[in-house]
Amino acid sequence: MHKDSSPTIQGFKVRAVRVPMTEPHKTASGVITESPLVLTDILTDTGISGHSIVFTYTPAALKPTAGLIQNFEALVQGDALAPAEVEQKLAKRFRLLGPQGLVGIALAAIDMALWDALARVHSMPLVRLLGEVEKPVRAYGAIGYDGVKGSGNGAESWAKRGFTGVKAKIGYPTVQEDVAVVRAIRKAAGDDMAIMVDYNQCLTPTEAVERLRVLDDEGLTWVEEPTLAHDYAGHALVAREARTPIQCGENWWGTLDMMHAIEAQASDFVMPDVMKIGGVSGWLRAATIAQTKNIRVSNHLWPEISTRLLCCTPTAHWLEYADWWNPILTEPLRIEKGMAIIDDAIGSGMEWNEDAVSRFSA
Ligand code: SMN
Ligand code: MG
Repeated sequence: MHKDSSPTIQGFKVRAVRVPMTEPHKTASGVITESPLVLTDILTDTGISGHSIVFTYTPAALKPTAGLIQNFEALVQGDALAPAEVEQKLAKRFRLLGPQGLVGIALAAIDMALWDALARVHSMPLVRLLGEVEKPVRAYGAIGYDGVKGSGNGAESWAKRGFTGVKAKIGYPTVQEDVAVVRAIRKAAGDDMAIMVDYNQCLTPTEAVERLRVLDDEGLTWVEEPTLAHDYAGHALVAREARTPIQCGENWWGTLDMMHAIEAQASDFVMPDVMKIGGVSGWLRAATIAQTKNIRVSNHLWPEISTRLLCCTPTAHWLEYADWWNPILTEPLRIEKGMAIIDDAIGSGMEWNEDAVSRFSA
């Protein structure tokens, strides 16, 4: 395309919503009862806009995040619709403040919306724009910190829906209770079900080593964040001592965190969060690092865009499925026989259900 006819960024439309959850999601480190989301539309001079979702975990961060994204509009207005170029420009602009926390979330909101807009301007699915082809991605369902009975019931309902993997929150007062939950899931879902468990950072490294000695015989696919997410040395100790693979990544801010974790041998698998890792641009770097090191990659939340990005990740592993944000989408991700299926929708495949967006407006 000739430079003068390249699409440019015109403006942002930023909306905050609070999407209620049908059931609270309990973890060993807190309960999630709703999804505070910022929806960003970036309008280009072609009349086409790109969309993104960011998740602020707490409603207290919702309006500040929306405000921050809106304030960044002036920094890129009139710039070419070139997400990688914009990413570099904004990274430089925010070097002194730092690219993490709410700033990191705002930068990811912009990056994801720009990639979506770029694909839409070219009438292409994001996967094709990135040079790949759509393929089914194996998905797992979530089980909260719901005790033995609740976890067994959860596993049974995922199995009935055709899922071949589930991930349960554990970190009960004793390892015996953790084991009881895993066994209830195994009993409900059968030997072929892949079972992952997630401690959500609630153990010390020493406690984690002790618990893993017991859990190592349960045939788990992975144990996630047994200790503090940024304690790479602690995770490395656990990974060295355990036979079960360790999984981390949802709390890495940017690919430098991921590099440091990998260098420390903190995690056997990786599961970046498309927001915290730096949007599509950050994910692509993460995928290349993982490919180079031959490490299996899963995702954290954002099932629509993550399925597409896993299609572009040579060492793709599992999709973490979640339906929490389905109410605000016209066509949420489709699951068939436990596989996430993306069709040929252009961009990253998200269209707003405007009625729901107004209803949940914060
Ligand atoms: C998780 C944490 C926070 C919000 C949602 C989910 C969890 C996961 O650690 O792995 O999905
Ligand atoms: Mg987790």
